[in-house]
Amino acid sequence: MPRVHEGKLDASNRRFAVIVARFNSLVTGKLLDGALDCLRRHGCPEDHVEVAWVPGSFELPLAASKLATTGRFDAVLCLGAIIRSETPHFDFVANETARGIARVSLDSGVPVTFGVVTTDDVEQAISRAGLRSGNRGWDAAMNAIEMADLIAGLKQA
Ligand code: INI
Repeated sequence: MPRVHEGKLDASNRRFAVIVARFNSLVTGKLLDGALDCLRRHGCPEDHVEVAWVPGSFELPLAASKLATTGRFDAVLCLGAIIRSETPHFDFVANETARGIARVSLDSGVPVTFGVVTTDDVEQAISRAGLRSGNRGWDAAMNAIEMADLIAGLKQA
């Protein structure tokens, strides 16, 4: 039988940083609500969570890097909404945000989850922030909880 490693969905002994972009805050505020609700419902005490606001999604990686390297957090969540119809430089913002978040996670060794909706229009974005198609903030929190436990387990293995 193989030795299997799998993160448990128990956040009671974990600490999280949540970084939220203020750009498109109608959407990102709902992502934040979903993320905090998910952490709470998986046992994370309120005082184990810190929230930091940044101007836009492009700023998420730098704040994530600062927080991930403090050693205070088991995982960091990045929440943003990048909407194609609102910007001619959608691809630059979306690509650099994704690349930056992935880099912070690999460089720091701390799970950094991608709760950024990238959509063609506002309606699709709202739909992914708690309306028709789930809540990407909730998903980012679930993934952070699972990865925090998996990485903690792998360090001990
Ligand atoms: N930031 C977003 O989070 N979403 C967007 O849709 C967006 N648009 O449309 O441009 C956006 N731009 C701001 C960017 O993230 C930076 O804050 C800005 O370029 C300053 O560095």
